[in-house]
Amino acid sequence: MKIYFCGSIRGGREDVDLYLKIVKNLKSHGTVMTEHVSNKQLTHTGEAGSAAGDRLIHDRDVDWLRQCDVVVAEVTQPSLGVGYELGRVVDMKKRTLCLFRPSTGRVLSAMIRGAADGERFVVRDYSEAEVENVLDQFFNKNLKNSCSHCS
Ligand code: 6K6
Repeated sequence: MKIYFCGSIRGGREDVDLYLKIVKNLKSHGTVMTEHVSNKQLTHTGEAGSAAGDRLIHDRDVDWLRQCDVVVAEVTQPSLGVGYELGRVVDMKKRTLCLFRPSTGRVLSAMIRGAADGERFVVRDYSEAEVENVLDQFFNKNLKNSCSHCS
């Protein structure tokens, strides 16, 4: 199972510890293609550890989105890049879980919440304390036969 994880980089790195927790859990369900999103060295400028130009990053990430089996996005910290990725994956008809924390006082964009269909594109409100349960439930209950290489 190839998992593409989306989280804010240039949108702000406030939630990076949570991204780390999410990626750790995702690794128990498959291969995480975008572990760098949870890299604490990576600042909001998105520069650390890579000399890659923006076009290279964009083209590689869109290619990985095409290859992945499932997308998990933490959408509480607003990010243009994450929003863009989600728009692309809706078009690609990828199975997608968006995780949002209402306790922050933020209100999720209507373009994300309004895209939810409860099946292929799921938006789940949650608290940090329940993140592992939410992910385990999503993968164990909904995705047993979704890996294009495993069934
Ligand atoms: C170097 C080392 C690690 O990251 C870098 C350079 N930047 C990026 N590398 C990979 N993916 C990126 C990078 N910048 C943005 N993205 C993609 O967009 C990720 O998949 C994130 O989910 C999303 C974040 O977008 P912004 O707008 O918050 O940066």
